[in-house]
Amino acid sequence: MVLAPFSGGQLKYGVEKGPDFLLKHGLEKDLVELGWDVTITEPLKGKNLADSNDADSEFPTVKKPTLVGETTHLINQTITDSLKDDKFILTLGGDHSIAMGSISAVLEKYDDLCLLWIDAHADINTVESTESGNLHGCPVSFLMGVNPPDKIPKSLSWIKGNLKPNRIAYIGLRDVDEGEKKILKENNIKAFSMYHIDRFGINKVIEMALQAINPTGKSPLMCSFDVDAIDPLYVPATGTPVRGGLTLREGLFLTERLAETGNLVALDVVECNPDLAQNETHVLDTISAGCAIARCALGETLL
Ligand code: HAR
Ligand code: MN
Ligand code: MN
Ligand code: MN
Repeated sequence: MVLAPFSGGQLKYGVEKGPDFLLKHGLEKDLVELGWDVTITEPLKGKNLADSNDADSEFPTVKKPTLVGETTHLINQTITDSLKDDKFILTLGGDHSIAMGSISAVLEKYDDLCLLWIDAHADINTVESTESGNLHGCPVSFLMGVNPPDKIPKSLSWIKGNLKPNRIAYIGLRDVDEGEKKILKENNIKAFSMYHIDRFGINKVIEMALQAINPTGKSPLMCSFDVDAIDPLYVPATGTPVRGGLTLREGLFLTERLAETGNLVALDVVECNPDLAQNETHVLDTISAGCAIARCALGETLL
């Protein structure tokens, strides 16, 4: 288990408390009960990374690239190390920019890795297309290498950008920027929005997504799960909630199904922000959903 208490990919503080709240809810003990030998690593612990834009005036379209670049690189290095022992990598965010660290490391170990990105958002903005400048809206563009090389901040240039477009599929999308729609189309990326879930049902959508990215059914699989994929009715305490999302059961079924494939090697759970809860129930709803996602992905079954 990798703790990534980081909020620098966006502007709302509190999301760095995610790992702490998930652990306090009993996640470690739950995973031990499921039979896992859990070790906790903290790549960011004791690191004094500058939370400023000062050094970044060269790249005015994105916010805090130096901070995000250094942070994700630390996460990458810690996970690269853990993967030498063939560990399952569960990374707890933090905002979704941390996935640049986790996914890049897992991708280095498994070059045929398939990735499911579960999110209300596509997070594939480039340094040119981003309107907000928040790097949690951009991780996939860096992982896929679709940024113009001369526009990549130095601090993020360590990312290889070798994720192939036919190896990623999205589920849960409902708030995608115009620039992102263009990138998805140009790269022929399989993306299932809430429309597809209503039309075909979550079960069929998962099978279509897996078939698209992993036609042999033999490749290792990673899931990057932004809790805002789930409807804010169930997961209210998150930075960019969008109504009309997955039900909690659809989200859990998805991870149960991924566990069942036997191919899952890594999971991110990101964007739990307890500070944005309006009351204690909102905190509990959000954190218990985050924990349940992790447990289901790691083999918890209803019977
Ligand atoms: N697309 C918007 C942007 O680029 C919003 C991104 C929202 N971010 C997340 N990640 N919560 O999924 O800023
Ligand atoms: Mn996201
Ligand atoms: Mn999101
Ligand atoms: Mn978000």
